[in-house]
Amino acid sequence: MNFPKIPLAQWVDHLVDWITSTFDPLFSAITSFIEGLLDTLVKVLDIGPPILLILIITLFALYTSRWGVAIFSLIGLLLIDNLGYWDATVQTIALVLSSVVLTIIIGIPLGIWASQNDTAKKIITPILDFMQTMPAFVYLIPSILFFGIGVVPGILASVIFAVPPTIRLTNLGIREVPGDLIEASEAFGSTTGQKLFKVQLPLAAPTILAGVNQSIMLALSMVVIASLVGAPGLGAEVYRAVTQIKVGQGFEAGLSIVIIAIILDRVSQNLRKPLLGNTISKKWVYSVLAAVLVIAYAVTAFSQAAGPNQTGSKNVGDQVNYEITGIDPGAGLMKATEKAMKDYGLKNDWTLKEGSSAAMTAELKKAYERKEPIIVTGWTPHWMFSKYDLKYLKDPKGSYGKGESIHTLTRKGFKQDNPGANQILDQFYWKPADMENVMVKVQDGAKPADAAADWVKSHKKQVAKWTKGAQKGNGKQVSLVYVAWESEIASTNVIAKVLEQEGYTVKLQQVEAGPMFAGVAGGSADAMVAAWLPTTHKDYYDKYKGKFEDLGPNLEGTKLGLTVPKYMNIDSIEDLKKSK
Ligand code: PBE
Repeated sequence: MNFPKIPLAQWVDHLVDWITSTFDPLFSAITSFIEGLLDTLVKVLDIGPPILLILIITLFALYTSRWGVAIFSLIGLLLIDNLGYWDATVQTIALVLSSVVLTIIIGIPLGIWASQNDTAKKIITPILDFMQTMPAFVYLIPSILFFGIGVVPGILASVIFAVPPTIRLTNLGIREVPGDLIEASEAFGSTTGQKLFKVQLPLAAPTILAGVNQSIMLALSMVVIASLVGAPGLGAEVYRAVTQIKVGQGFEAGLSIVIIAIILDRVSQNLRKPLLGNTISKKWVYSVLAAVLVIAYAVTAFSQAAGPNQTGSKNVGDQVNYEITGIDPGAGLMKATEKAMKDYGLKNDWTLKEGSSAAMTAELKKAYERKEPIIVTGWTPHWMFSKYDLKYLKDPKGSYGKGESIHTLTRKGFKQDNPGANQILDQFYWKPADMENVMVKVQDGAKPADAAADWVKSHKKQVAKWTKGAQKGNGKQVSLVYVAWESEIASTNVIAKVLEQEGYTVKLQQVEAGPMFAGVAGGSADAMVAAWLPTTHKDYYDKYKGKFEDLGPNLEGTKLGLTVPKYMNIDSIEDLKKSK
């Protein structure tokens, strides 16, 4: 029997579309609230030199936990500062604290509700199971559509992922309060509220805090994932290291995360019963800490109010918040953009947001539909130029280099092992318009493999030139690596289809930019059709030179640059400079 596929993905897509358009004002409000919360936290934590915060944390660790923890905090944090990850660490702490604040605000009331009401518990428990089993990555997708890229979708995905233990353990803690105590309080005529606040919650506090502690650790474990959609901090450092295969840098950033995790874990475990609680009263210490926070907050708020006024003519920078929406940090385009920012003197005022090309196009779509200003890192061939009215900003200093070619690279020895496939890969050559044709279809919802098959079917003559004279595959394996850039999704799928048609068994592997080159150079992948040369991938090319074969261009005439919608009133990268 042939039962048609249930269009679950389409339904979810429609639902998300509907939610996006209906609740847009709400989402904007949430975005600015969370961004505000995080900004304030970062400013407060960053108010003095690093050593000030390091000492405060150390003293607090000393107060709550054992000597060892305090010494560990001091040395660990000094090490982080020394390695140059202090700013990233502050961002990460602020991100985790914001997530935890939201987790507590949401989790504890829900836990209390579940503990008072069996029906509520029956409804909540399976939802929590679902939330925890659904891969956390999945939450990022609607989050980007609702809240744009940046830190907010990261925080929200962290909250969804981190909230279940708080809810569960609040519920459990309250339910475990011994029945005779409840009976006694009822016998004395307590109201439900009195019973809850004077008996149940205090007795449940250790369990609830154990839940909060778990939530903190889960939120921290989300920082790398959050960086995929542009959240800054240590997670972004790790992600950057992965995309560019920088082992040492990855280790340093990872180590910093471990240090923060240990401190947060130990300190939060002892919050309720600080070790020195009998010597110095808890109330006193926490009040002083709260007072320090409030004063720091007041100072930042004051200095902000005294700062330059944001009224008057808005220049482009103000309109887009001095942000350029970038893609994955491993892309050559990101390096070129950093160079451009240096060349044009934008380094200090502007930030380049990291994420992925999918997140970038989602952001562009959102801004374009509302006619809002946005600056993205763009490249040709790309479907976005046929879908939207866009323009490249002029680059008089030539930071982005000239037009380039995309080369096919194979591993050493591939030609001998698989001459037929090698010949097809070598003869693979097409035009930007061809590639764009496939990209547009994928963008319109076709599966990449189907879009590629369509193209191959309707371009038989051209494909015949690629396969001419090459022997058939007879099931021989070919493994291709690529990065999920729209252009490379198209090219890799097309060449894979052609190889399959010729009888090869093709394995496609999607990786980050650094691993793609490393895979071919190291011999764990056979080929890639995605080397943008001579400039964009120069670093990778030079790093692995001599360890791969360059079969030459498969496409010529590409372009990179800062891209804006035509409705924006700027023309050149030079227009981005702050007009003071
Ligand atoms: N791109 C697409 C890649 C190469 C292909 C321009 C985003 C990059 O910048 O590395």
